[in-house]
Amino acid sequence: MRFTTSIALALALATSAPLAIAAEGHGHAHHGSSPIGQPGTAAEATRTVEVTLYDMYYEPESIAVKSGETVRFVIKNSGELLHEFNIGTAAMHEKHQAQMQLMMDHGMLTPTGVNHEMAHMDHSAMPGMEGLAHQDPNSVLVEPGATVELAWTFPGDAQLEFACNMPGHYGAGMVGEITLD
Ligand SMILES: [Cu+2]
Repeated sequence: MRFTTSIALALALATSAPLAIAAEGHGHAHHGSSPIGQPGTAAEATRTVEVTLYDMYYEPESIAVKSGETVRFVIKNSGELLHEFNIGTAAMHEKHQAQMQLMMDHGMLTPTGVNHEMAHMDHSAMPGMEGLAHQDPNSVLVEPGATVELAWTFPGDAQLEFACNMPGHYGAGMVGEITLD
């Protein structure tokens, strides 16, 4: 079952932190207000937005949400490459691109998928890899052919983008605006 597999893969990279995937609404804590919003649950979502990932663009190209709204995203990768759906500011995406480049350099990620063996290793012993894991609750990695879910509660106001921070993808056009009204 590809859905379950992809969730497991995304979670497999979270080696040390509590698993904070929004799809199943597992007891993640709400840490007060964040400038980009916070994980939501599918149960509190007011609607579902389907997003399809291609090499190298998103459909739709932009997403309009309401202030404070919780949206359930159903994210399908119809491309042949590994892609990410990450909600954040342009500055956050830029920072995450450097981290994902490091994960590529260390073989945790390949252009087309997640390295299962690497994902299960203890990275804390590896120089430069301390704390390096794809575990942010505002982001999911989606392998080719997989579909994953992410529920997100948006803030009142923010300059947000959804983006793929796999090396080279953002620059190739895998970024879209999230408009808040
Ligand atoms: Cu991508």
